[in-house]
Amino acid sequence: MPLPIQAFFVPLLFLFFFFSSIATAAIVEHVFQVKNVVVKPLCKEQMIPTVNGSLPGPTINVREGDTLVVHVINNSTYNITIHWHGVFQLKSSWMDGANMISQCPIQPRNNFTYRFDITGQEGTLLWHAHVVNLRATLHGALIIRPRSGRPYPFPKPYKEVPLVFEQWWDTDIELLNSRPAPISDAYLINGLAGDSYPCSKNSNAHSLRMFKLRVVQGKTYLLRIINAALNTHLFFKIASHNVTVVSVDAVYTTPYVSDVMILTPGQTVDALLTADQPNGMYYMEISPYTSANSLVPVPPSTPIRGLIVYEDAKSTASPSNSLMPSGMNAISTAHRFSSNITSLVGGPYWTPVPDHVDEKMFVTMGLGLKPCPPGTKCIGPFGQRYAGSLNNRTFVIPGTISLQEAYFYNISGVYTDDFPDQPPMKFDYANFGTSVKTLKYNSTVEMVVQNTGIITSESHPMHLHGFNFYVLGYGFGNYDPIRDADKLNLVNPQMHNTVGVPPGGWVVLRFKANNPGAWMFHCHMDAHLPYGIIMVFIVQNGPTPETSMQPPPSNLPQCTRDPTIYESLATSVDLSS
Ligand SMILES: *C1O[C@H](CO)[C@@H](O)[C@H](O)[C@H]1NC(C)=O
Ligand SMILES: *[C@@H]1O[C@H](CO)[C@@H](O)[C@H](O)[C@H]1NC(C)=O
Ligand SMILES: *[C@@H]1O[C@H](CO)[C@@H](O)[C@H](O)[C@H]1NC(C)=O
Ligand SMILES: *[C@@H]1O[C@H](CO)[C@@H](O)[C@H](O)[C@H]1NC(C)=O
Ligand SMILES: *[C@@H]1O[C@H](CO)[C@@H](O)[C@H](O)[C@H]1NC(C)=O
Ligand SMILES: *[C@@H]1O[C@H](CO)[C@@H](O)[C@H](O)[C@H]1NC(C)=O
Ligand SMILES: *[C@@H]1O[C@H](CO)[C@@H](O)[C@H](O)[C@H]1NC(C)=O
Ligand SMILES: *[C@@H]1O[C@H](CO)[C@@H](O)[C@H](O)[C@H]1NC(C)=O
Ligand SMILES: *[C@@H]1O[C@H](CO)[C@@H](O)[C@H](O)[C@H]1NC(C)=O
Ligand SMILES: *[C@@H]1O[C@H](CO)[C@@H](O)[C@H](O)[C@H]1NC(C)=O
Repeated sequence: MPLPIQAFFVPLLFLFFFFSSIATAAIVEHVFQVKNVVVKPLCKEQMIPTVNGSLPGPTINVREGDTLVVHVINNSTYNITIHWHGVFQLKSSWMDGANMISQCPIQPRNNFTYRFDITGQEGTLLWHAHVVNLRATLHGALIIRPRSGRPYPFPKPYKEVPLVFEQWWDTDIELLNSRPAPISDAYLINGLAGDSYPCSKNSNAHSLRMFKLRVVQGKTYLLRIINAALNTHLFFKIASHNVTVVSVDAVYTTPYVSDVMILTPGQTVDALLTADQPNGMYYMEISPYTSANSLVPVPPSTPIRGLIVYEDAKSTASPSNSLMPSGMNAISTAHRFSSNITSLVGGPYWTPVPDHVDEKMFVTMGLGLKPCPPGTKCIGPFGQRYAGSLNNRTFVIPGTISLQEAYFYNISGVYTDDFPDQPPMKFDYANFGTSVKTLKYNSTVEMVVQNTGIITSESHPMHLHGFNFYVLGYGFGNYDPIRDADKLNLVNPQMHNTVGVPPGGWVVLRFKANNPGAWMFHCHMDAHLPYGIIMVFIVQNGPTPETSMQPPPSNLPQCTRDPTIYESLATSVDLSS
C-alpha cells in the first residue's frame, strides 16, 4: 500500500498474526512520544507538537474486548491530555483525557499511562489532545475490529484504508494557541494538502504531496473516515463513485448508498468503496461546509483533493472531477445525508431505545455577543466578543483541580450542581460558572438540543463523552413538543457520540447514564470551547462496587504540588466502600 504513513499497516499485520493464534482479549500496548517536530505540508516549515513525529499521529489497532495501554510521554513544551474520542470508558472515567474535567494535564517532562478496556463497540474512532487547540496536530485513528473469529456485518473488504481529514494553519503554533485560532489555511487528507495548494502543486505533479489510493478493479475497500478538523464540518465525495455507509461513530448502520457524505468535527464514517468504474484516475475531494452566516469568518473554500488510481490507469490520464454541493444546496445535502442514516437493528451491540425517560431536558445552545471588556480588543462582529452558552450558562473550566476529582473527593467550590433542565425565558450570556447536572445511575436522559442562532445559525457539533446517544430526530426551526415528538424514530435511530445540530434547528437525543463519572457534553468546534458551550453530567454510582467509580490511579497528573489541595484527599473519602 503506497500510504504516506506506512505505520498504518504494520501494526495491523502484527495484530493479525497475533490474534489468529488466540481468541481471547489481549493487552495492546503503545508508547506515545509527544514531541515538537518540523513539518511542511504547504510552503513553510512549521514546528508542531506531534505524537511520534507524524501527522496524523500513529493509528491504533485493537479488537473489541482488548485492553488498550498507552504510555504518553510529554517531551513537548505544552500541557497535554489525550482523549479517546467515542470510547465508552466503562468504569474507567479517569482515562477519558478531558483536560480539567477528568484529569489535570500531563505537564512537560511528565508522563501518564492511559489504560482502559474497549468493550461493546466496533468501528472507527479517533484519539486527540483535549487541551486548547492542540488537537489540530495531535490526533490519529483508533480502529476497533471485531474479536477474533467474528465477521463484520457486511461483506469482507479487500483492504481497509484510514482517511484522516485535518485542518492546517500555515503559521506559528503559538499564534494558533492564542485563542480563538485565526482562519485556517488549508485542509489535509492523511497529512497531505493535494494538488490545489501552492507548493503542493509545484512539487513534481501528483507524485509527492497528494494522498493516493491505488485500487484494483472490482475490489471493495473499507474507507475509515475521520474528521479531525478543529472547526469545520467537511463534505467528502469521490468522482463517479458511490459509497455504502456501514457505520458512523463506531456504530453499525443499515447500509446506506450515497455519492456524498458530511462529517462534523469528531465524527467518523466507515464506508465501502467498490472500484467499479473504468480504469482511470478519480479525484476524492473534501470541502468545508459553512452553515454560518456572513458575520462569522469562514475558511477558504479551495478544494482539497486526493486521488483514486486504478491499477491499470494510464499515468497520463487526467483525473475526473467531482462536483461539491454549495450554498443552500449544501444545507439540504448535509441534512439529507445526516438524517437518513439508521442503525443496524439486530447487528452487533444494537440495544433497543429505552422507552421510559427519567430526565427530560430542553437545552438551548448558541453563540452570542457580549460587550468587549474595557481596554481589550475583541474579534467578534461590531467589535464585541463572542460568548456561547447552554441554557444561559457559559461554562468556566476549573483551574485548580479537575472537576472529577472535586466530585470524587467531595471538594466544594469547584462546581455547582445546578445546570437547569430548561432555559430561562431570556438570555444575556452573563451567567458564567461551572455548572453540572447530576444523574442517577442507569437513568435515561432525553435532551432536545435547540440551536438558537442568536448571531448566527451555524451547525454546532455536540459531543458527549462516555456514551453514545440515540439521535431520535433532526429538524429545522423551533422544536414543537407535540408535532415533532410524534415523528421521532424510536425503532432504528442512528447512534453517535457527536451530532451536528442543524443550523437554526434541533436534535432529540436519548442516552442511558450507565457509567459513573464526570462526562463533558460540548461543542466539538474547538473555537467554541473558550466561549463556554460546555456542560458536564455527573453520573452517580450504582448500588454495587461493579457499578461504582474506581479511585483514581495513583499517578494521575496533579495540577499543582500545593499540598493544601491534596493533603486531605486520601482521608476525605473512604476508598474501601
Ligand atoms: C524532554 O526530555 C529530555 C530528556 O529526555 C529533556 O532533556 C528535555 O528538557 C525535555 N524537553 C521538554 C520540552 O520537556
Ligand atoms: C512511538 O515512538 C516510540 C519511541 O520511538 C516507540 O517506542 C513507539 O513504538 C512508537 N509508538 C507508536 C504507536 O508507533
Ligand atoms: C525531547 O525533546 C528534546 C528537545 O526538546 C530532545 O532534545 C530530546 O531528544 C527529546 N527526547 C526524546 C526521548 O524524544
Ligand atoms: C514517568 O514519570 C515517572 C515519574 O513520575 C518517572 O519515574 C518515569 O521514569 C517516567 N517514565 C518515562 C518513560 O519517562
Ligand atoms: C449512485 O447511486 C445513485 C442512486 O442510487 C444512482 O442513481 C447513480 O447512478 C449511482 N452512481 C454510480 C456512479 O454508481
Ligand atoms: C433522505 O431524507 C430526505 C429528507 O431530507 C428525503 O427526502 C429522502 O427521501 C431520504 N432518503 C434518501 C434515500 O435519501
Ligand atoms: C460533602 O461535603 C459536604 C459539605 O461540604 C457535606 O455536607 C456532605 O455530607 C459531604 N458528602 C460526602 C459524601 O462526604
Ligand atoms: C441569565 O444569566 C444572567 C446572569 O446570571 C442572569 O442575570 C439572568 O437573569 C439569566 N436569565 C434568566 C432569564 O434567568
Ligand atoms: C441498569 O439497567 C440494566 C438494563 O439496561 C439492568 O440490567 C441493570 O440491572 C440496571 N442496574 C441497576 C443498578 O439499576
Ligand atoms: C499547565 O498545567 C498546569 C497545571 O494545571 C498549570 O498550572 C499551567 O498554567 C499550565 N500551563 C499552561 C501553559 O497552560
